[in-house]
Amino acid sequence: MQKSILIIGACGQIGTELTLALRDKHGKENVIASDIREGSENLMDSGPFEVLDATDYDALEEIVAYYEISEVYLMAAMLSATAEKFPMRAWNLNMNSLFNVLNLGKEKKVDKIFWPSSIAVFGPNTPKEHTLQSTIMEPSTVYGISKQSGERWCEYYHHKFGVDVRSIRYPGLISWKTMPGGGTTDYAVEIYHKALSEGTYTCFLKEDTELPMMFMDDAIRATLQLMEVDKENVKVRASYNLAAMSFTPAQIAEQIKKHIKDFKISYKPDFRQAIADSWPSSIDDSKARTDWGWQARFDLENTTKEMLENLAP
Ligand code: AKB
Repeated sequence: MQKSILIIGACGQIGTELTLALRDKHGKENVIASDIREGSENLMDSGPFEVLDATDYDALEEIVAYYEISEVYLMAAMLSATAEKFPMRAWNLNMNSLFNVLNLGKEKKVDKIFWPSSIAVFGPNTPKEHTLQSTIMEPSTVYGISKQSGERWCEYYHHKFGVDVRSIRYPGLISWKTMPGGGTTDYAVEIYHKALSEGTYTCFLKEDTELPMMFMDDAIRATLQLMEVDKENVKVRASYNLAAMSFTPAQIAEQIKKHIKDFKISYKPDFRQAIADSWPSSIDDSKARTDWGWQARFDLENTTKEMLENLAP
């Protein structure tokens, strides 16, 4: 039977590409994009779209019933930098939207749920190198606290009510189709845009701040892979560590210089430095590799090539 899929937060950085990938795979009529606002033509014209506030359970339930949705991807969230400015708004959006979707699962109104977690679940006391799936967490940011709580609730709903919820702890994501917004890792996208348009970039993190990152194609492939694997292979119901590459602003600048010789970077760290300092510099994703065969394809070199080629005027 053809499944019907709902993406919440479809206009965001991950949501846009996920919607396009799912429409390619399952047919455009079967993938309903939704967001609090209308999005790019690319997204709106490629299949059904609904304006939806993810914190409104009744509105969500109505859309799920109308389209006979079986699978939900909840991509709406307030990210780390914005969440520090609006803690209560971030908590309300990030948690209430998750409860709404988990409760749809509990009521057996949907069969399967994807919810993104983040490397932000880790904190300053977490070992920084090759951070393990299970280790000290203690997140120190509003966003990280909401993601860690979310993970606990996912696991709880799975064990207590049998909800088939699956999740990935995304690292910073690098993409050219849609800009990120409100994150700490956003510099790794902005830098390519500025390199091409101005030949210079002022980075809001210090030159030696190493963070885990991933090219969007890998992130989308991982998401589809996790959602397709047999239930029995999904052994982690909180969220899976996932890794591809780690680099510093100085290292990404070096890669860009291989293509744009005169490119210049300067550094002006702001409040986002403290957020980045609380996160791991590299991630151990052996659990995802063992349980569902995860393997990244993009490193910094081919990511840089893809970004510059696709963003070039
Ligand atoms: C952010 O920087 O807030 C996000 C994330 C790592 O989850 N990109």
